[in-house]
Amino acid sequence: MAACIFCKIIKGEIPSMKLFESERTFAFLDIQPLSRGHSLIIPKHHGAKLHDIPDDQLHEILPVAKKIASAVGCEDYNILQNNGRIAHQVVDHVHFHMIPKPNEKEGLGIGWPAE
Ligand code: DGP
Repeated sequence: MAACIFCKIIKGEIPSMKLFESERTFAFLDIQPLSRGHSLIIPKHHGAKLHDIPDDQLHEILPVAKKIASAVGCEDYNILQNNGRIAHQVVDHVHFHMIPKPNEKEGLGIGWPAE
């Protein structure tokens, strides 16, 4: 969709810190991170809400979230997906947040991004 920010990110028309790309899936760092490594995993297929996305476009989402969590060395994290304004959705292109949680020993000292 021409006006969609995340479609523009997929096409490279808006810069992002890309973490993963395949035929159906794209992942990048969130511009307003709640913690270091806060990532967004999205289907390339445009749709505002989860029910707008065909099932076969969603198969890679959780495996990619797992891959990124492993890559940043974080064991504790939230996967979050908002649908609709009341549910705090701001960007109308389906996206899954992977939000690392600081652990007591290491604080936010996870390994991404490199300092
Ligand atoms: P949500 O409330 O679930 O719709 O979250 C939207 C998220 O998208 C929010 O955490 C900030 C992020 N975001 C919005 N615009 C951009 C952008 O242009 N680039 C990146 N990397 N993230 C964005």
